[in-house]
Parts: sequence; C-alpha cells; structure tokens
Amino acid sequence: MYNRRKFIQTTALSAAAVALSKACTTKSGSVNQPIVISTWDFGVAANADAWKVLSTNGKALDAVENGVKVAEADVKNQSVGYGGLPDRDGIVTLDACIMDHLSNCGAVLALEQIKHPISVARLVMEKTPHVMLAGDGALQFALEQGFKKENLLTESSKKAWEKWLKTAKYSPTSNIENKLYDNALKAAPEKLPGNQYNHDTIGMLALDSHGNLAGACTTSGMAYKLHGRIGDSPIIGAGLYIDNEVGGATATGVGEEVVRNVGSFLVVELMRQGYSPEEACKEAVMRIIKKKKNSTKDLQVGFLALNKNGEYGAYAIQKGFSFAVCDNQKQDLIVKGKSHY
Ligand code: SD4
Repeated sequence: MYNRRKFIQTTALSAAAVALSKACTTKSGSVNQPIVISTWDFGVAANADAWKVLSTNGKALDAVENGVKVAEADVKNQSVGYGGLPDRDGIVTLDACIMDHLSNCGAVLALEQIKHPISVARLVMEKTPHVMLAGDGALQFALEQGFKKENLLTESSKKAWEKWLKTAKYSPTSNIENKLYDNALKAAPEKLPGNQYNHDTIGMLALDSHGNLAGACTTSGMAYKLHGRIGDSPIIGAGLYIDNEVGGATATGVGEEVVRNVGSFLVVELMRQGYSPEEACKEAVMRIIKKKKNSTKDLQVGFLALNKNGEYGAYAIQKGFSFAVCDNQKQDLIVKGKSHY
C-alpha cells in the first residue's frame, strides 16, 4: 500500500539523498583517478604493486590482483596467504574473491596448498561459468590451471597453533587496538598464546585511469576456526562489492557479522543513495552494532569504501583499523580509520 505517509518519507529520503550526493563530488569537481586503497598498514606494500599497473594506464582488475598478491606472498603476514595461521586442525585454508567493473566476479573458498588464491579466483571468473569454487574442487581447478601445491604452514604459524592447542579456546578477538597486547607481542612474542589480534584480511579497491573500478579480497580467515568455516572475505556482497556506477567496498574483521548484514553491498548501496564513503561505512557499522545490542565490546568489523569520484573513507567498530592510500598525490599514505568506540 503506497499511502501518503510513505510518499512523504520517500520524498524526504530522496531529498536527503540528493543533498548527500552533492557533498559526494570532490571539492575541485574533478575525479581523483587513478587511485588504489587497501586495508591495514600492510596495504602500503600491496598498493605499491597495484600502482605500477595503475600509473601506466593499466586496468584496475590487474592492479588489485597484483596488489593483494604481495600480502599473500608475505611470510610475515599471518592472516593472508602463505604463512597464514591455520584452522583448529592445523590446516591453512584460504578464502579470496575478485570483482570487476562489469560485475564479473570469482571466488575460492577454503582453498588449501595454493599460495595465490586471488589468482585462482580470477580464473574462476574468467574461465568457468561459475562464481565460486570451494575446497577440493577449488584445488582441483587450481591444479588444472597450472598452480603448484605448496606447504603454506610456516614454522612460526605452526608454533602459534601448537601453543593455542594447549587451551584450544576459540576467541575471535581481532583487530582491536590494544597497546598492552601490542607491546607484549613486540617484547616477547613467544610468551603469548596464538596471536589472536593479527587477523587482518587485505581488501583492495582501485579506480583506474579509464574510470573503471575493481576490487579484491583475500585472507586465511579467523585463526583456529573450525575446519571448513568460511568468512565474509570470499563472499561477493559481504567481503567485497563493486558497482561501476557507484563505487566499491570491502570489509575486515569478524566475517560472520559482515555476512549477516551483507556489509559491502550495503555500503555500496548507501553510496548510491548519496552517502559519502565514510558515512556509508559508518552506517553499515551502526547496523551491526544495533543488531548486536550491547555485545560489541570485543567485536571488530571495519569497512573501507571508494566511490566513482575517487573519494574514499572507512569506519570500524573498534579503534585500530587503518588503511593505505595510493594516488597521484601520495603513494604511501596510512590513514587511521574512524571508529565507533
Ligand atoms: C574472516 N573477515 O575470515 C575475515 C577475517 C578478517 O580481520 O578480516 N580479520 O572473517
């Protein structure tokens, strides 16, 4: 039933959307492109490889694949790709997805023994009629495409898992700024149980010089998860979403909460209604907080967004969420994302 009240609400909403969308154009009225942004401080190194593609008029899709591969190959990074912390059974399982400006997308879920899940996800997109491949099927496909099996469990991740096994308590307390913990980790990492804070997915969004957007998201997921658990990161709409008319978004943090709220899709839809990237991320975070009532004290979820004008923003539940920006002005910028608490 379309009554008068609903009409007034709709009109008021549209007016608000128009006002917000005006605020959305850059101050100079120009579009800030090319640009690449990605989650966390390690995004700086990843952006640098993406920038090699973008600064030579390459495609956003190639840029995001190249970029996140840096984090996947980084052995010191225990939350993405090679060297990632394993699941409860000591097995490293990787989730990744990629999406381009034409809404083509591909994903791999719980992929084992392959160092670059993002490249397998891209081939799922380009070479199959499907969007997602999981587990053994994803591995089989990767091998058919020429990828080689590798042991992804490094000695230090194995040690962390063995330490965790002593208590075997799953507590997904990720990405929360915790000075005491961070200092203790720096001083004597061997004294700490499995590094529960170091669960930082890389989500990357790029706008190329042709005006096209693409995104990639890749992770080893929450450490010590149940074998077979999938987070938000390989789920299109949850961990990543791109709409070339509007913008893109990606997520990090406890994936279950992102999936429940189809977080990245929500952020992009809010930008479509005229929200700025930061406002859209904030609104998506507030939805999670509202639904969780008072139980967000230890919960971290962060969103990062880029709109069609090359404007970006982020918002997280907890302090400590950072992101890296690379554009014509600055190649190694780290921004501290705003947060609810
Ligand atoms: C997951 N969202 O598997 C990922 C983990 C993560 O920061 O991003 N942690 O739920």
